[in-house]
Amino acid sequence: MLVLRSSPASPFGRKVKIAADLLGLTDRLKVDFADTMDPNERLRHENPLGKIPTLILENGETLYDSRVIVEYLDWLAGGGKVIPAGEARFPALRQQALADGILDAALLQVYEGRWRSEDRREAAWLAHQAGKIDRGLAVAEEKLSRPDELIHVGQIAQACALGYLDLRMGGRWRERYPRLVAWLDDFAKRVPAFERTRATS
Ligand SMILES: N[C@@H](CCC(=O)N[C@@H](CS)C(=O)NCC(=O)O)C(=O)O
Repeated sequence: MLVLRSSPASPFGRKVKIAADLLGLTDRLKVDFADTMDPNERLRHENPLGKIPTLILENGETLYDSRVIVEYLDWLAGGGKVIPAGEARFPALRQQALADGILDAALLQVYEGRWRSEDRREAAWLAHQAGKIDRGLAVAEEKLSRPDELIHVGQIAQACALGYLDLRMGGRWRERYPRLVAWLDDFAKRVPAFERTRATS
């Protein structure tokens, strides 16, 4: 059995769970909760960065981060499934990189609130991260995938990024990016695992 160290709210963990579902690997994957804040968590031995998701293989080796894990699962399923082969691979990987970057910026904003008291929060730093999210969403909206395009890791990552902005930022992106809203609705219809992996808190 593969063991995925993650938490219900982790958008990067969600990316792996959705990919595993699409690849028909859910039965081979056990999800094991990891608390990234707990200094005694064995996660810190499994992944020196103490980050989720981390995948523990059957031979005891660990893999991180989400990009490497999705690559591994795709390989396990025969290759070229959620990570396209050939030239189509690069726009898919770029879309993933953009979505992951939006998420990194959103997480930094969330961590600023979690780790710093209100009087120590840096407005300029928060605005710097907000700029990445806004510019990222604008480009994501410009480069929407065609409705008939096969589901790949770029789209999965994009859906997880938007889902995280809904969860932690009150869905404020929705007003400014209506075409992304429609895209996400369509994605959710095509990929039932998106709803199944939705976190509520
Ligand atoms: N690039 C990493 C990002 C993973 C990441 O930032 N995970 C967050 C939770 S969603 C985390 O573990 N945060 C705890 C920490 O940074 O200490 C990936 O793709 O897996």
